[in-house]
Amino acid sequence: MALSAETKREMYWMMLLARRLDERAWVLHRQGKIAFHISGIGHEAAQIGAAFALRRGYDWFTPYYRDLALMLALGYTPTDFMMSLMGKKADPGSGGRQMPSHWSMRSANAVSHSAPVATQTSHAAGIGLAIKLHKEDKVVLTSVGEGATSQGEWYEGVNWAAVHRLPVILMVQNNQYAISEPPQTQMAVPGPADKACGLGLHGERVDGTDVFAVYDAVSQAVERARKGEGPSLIEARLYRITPHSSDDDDRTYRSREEVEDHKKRDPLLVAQTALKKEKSLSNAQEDEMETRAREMVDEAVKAAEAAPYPSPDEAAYPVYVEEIRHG
Ligand SMILES: Cc1ncc(C[n+]2csc(CCOP(=O)(O)OP(=O)(O)O)c2C)c(N)n1
Repeated sequence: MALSAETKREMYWMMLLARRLDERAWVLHRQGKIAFHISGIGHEAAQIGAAFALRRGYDWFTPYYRDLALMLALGYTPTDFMMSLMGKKADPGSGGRQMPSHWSMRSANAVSHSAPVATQTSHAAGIGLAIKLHKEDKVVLTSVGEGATSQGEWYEGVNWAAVHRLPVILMVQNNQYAISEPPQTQMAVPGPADKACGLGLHGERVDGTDVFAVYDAVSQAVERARKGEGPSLIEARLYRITPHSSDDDDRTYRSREEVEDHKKRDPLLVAQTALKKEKSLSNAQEDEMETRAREMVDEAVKAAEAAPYPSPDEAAYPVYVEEIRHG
């Protein structure tokens, strides 16, 4: 479906907001105000392109830790993000119990993942099976990094989705590194999209720095899934501009020149250039978005800093029931 200029601006806005929030998280970490951050900088186009291709609040999502932009598009707020980063009681996913970026949001049908990579793939296959058994026209989108596609759990989930022709979109955000490991030391094919033919599902590689290209590819995958034509594997090729996490020093395994070179294809820049070229984004609109993003980030930080931590006597709630009922 052709996107209006307004929707395209909305997509750009979401990417920008995710970027400014993510950048602030790095600053908070270096200020000693948060313990850990895992970044989605460079991934925004893939996530926003995918989110806009689904019906938000209707379809299901099993995201991974870099999916901040995706979660914002689903209704997660900057304050939610800051609460989770700071481990505050108002963190909507876990009340401050889970690692940051292990998102969940009941109203958006977004399900939290576990720390072992790729485990959310089998969750998505299970959700896909439930959708099929209930004869609904929903789809489920799950994302992983390319390194996670080396895991047995990933193959099991994809295989199950393919065998039963489930309405699952398997999005791989191929950012060229699994911590320090490049794809060529992990797989004998050029990329995860090439694994699809061996498992019997549609596989496709798309420029993951181009939000509109991702939107088109995922929209087609959604259409196939809703028609009962089964799952699709979409490999969004992009680049992880930041280190793996706030605990990583990427200078030990990649050159500064390589990183700088990839910044020329920064997804924000790519979207901005495209929108300006077709006159869908003016300088004044861009300035307004920058100001709004900074204000929202500042307010979110302020709210989270002032918010209380969970109390120790609530640590196990609601993980365990108060009493075990027998009989
Ligand atoms: C099963 C498992 N092994 C190792 C880890 C440690 N680990 C966390 S993230 C990560 C890299 C994953 O790389 P990739 O799937 O390419 O995603 P990216 O972080 O690059 O987005 C690893 C090895 C883990 N969480 N789970």
